[in-house]
Amino acid sequence: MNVFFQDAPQNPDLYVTDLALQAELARRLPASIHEAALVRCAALGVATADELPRLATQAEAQPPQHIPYDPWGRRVDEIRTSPAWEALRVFSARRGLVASGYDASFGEHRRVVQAALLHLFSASSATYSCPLAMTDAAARVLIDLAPTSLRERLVPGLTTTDPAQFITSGQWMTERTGGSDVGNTETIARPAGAVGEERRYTLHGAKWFTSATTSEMALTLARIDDGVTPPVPGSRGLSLFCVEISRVAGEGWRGITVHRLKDKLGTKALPTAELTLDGAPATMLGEPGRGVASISGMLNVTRLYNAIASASGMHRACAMARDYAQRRSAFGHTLADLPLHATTLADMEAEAAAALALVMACASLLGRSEAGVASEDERRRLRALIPLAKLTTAKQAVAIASEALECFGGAGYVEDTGLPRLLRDAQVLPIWEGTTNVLSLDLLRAEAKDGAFSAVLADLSARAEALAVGRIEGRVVTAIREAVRALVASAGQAVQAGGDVLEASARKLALRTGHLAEALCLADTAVGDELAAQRLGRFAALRFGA
Ligand code: MFK
Repeated sequence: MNVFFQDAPQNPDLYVTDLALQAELARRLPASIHEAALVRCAALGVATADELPRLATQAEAQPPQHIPYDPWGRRVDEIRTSPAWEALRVFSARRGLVASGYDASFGEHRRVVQAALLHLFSASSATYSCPLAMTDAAARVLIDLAPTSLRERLVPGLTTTDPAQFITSGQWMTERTGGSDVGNTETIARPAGAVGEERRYTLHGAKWFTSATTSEMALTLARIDDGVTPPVPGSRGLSLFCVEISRVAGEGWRGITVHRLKDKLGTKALPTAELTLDGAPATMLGEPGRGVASISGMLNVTRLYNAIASASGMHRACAMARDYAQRRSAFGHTLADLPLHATTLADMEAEAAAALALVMACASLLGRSEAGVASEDERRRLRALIPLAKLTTAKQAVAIASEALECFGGAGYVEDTGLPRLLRDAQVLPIWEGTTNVLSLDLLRAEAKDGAFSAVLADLSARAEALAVGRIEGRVVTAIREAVRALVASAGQAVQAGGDVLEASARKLALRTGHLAEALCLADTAVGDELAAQRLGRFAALRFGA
């Protein structure tokens, strides 16, 4: 008797299956950089079909362990991670996942090339993209703010392609008082003299949520207490510090006690700890009392990585669901041939393509800004587009991961298929690095300070009005144009009302703007790409009733 067993979905080559990424790169990169980028992306795509998911599964199967004491009772606070987690570190260094963002040979396109590589890597990395985000962001902050000696000591290791030299950074912002309102930070910094240009302190306090705790350094906020002048309360009293983590033989970490690792819903391979700092040596970066402003360069990079991870997860979920739809039959057809399932898959892919289009636009603007060629208007738009991209894509990533699980039926809900990880790992994306609400409010702050939201609205309006019917259907052009006009009107009303009314409407405005920004970024690709035009049509139908 023939017994039926269902074939499992395979890990697709995420480059070969990502026509949206290929179209983005083709339109954004000049020929010589495009050619070099494709070679690297194609090689990374091969790894996403086998090596990376294998490492990710191993790393998840052997989650990090906290070993507080050695067998003889000495405090050691070892955080033991799996060999696969270490292999992901080596892989990341060799493929230049951080280094490519600092590769001058890519000029203003460096962040686009890097975003493509990270887009391929993130969803198959067991969230190794998190330490990479913080590493990249730390490099950015150190380059911008560190005294020369500190910069020369750390930045080469953060941005190298040599696994033997590659170091990673953590970001310790969250305390028991909260992760959003960091102005309540309780950690104190006591002056400890200067070494050359480096202003040294020791840190004292508790950090409640420190991801990638095995890193060699971390950036953190603390309030200076020199024992003479009372510390300044609120966020204006915070300064930014770089902690170089070291161990003392037989005594654990220098000035740091690890209490426990967090038991999280997802990101199981990623060590996230609660720490007490009791004399951890640190160097101040930037000016005293400018900690939040100083760390904002870091937030912009990590929030872009977050958006990349969202787009990456969406593509992987779609690609796996499509692979399965070709292997699974029901009602006499493969799922891929059932009209309603085919439509569901195509709608999911349209969301993923739209998210990627906005992510790539942000990467392009960040690269232009860092290369010093961005206009004032572009820099203003980037300030608003990063929180918009982060908050919009994170919500989509959770929705698409949930939809993808449904595409596998019961198997999507069963742990040993590995599929539930898609949803668990997506759910962190709206939470960390600023929740949807906090980032919506950030948009209002960016408007109040720099007119950043207005700059985005003006750009969307101009581009919507200039959209031409051709490859993009007339109904799509009309729907996008009307949606932008309605958005501008409701934003104007909210600004006029001000106060609580404006604040209460921030999330709705932000998400609407995010979706329209995605549509208009995808429209730029759709002009020269038939598949992008079809996906734009679907996206506009789903989001703006086209
Ligand atoms: C896959 C990759 C993912 C990576 C994962 C990493 C895992 C880490 C886990 C975490 O989640 S760590 C915790 C993350 N926490 C946050 O993201 C904080 C969320 N809260 C905010 O973002 C609040 O808006 C903020 C703390 C910034 C509010 O604090 P304040 O002190 O009320 O800020 P304020 O007064 O608005 O800004 C202070 C200064 O910074 C201003 O400059 P000026 O003093 O010159 O006027 C602001 O303009 C500037 N600023 C703030 N945010 C900025 C910024 N500048 C540029 N860009 C920004 N985003």
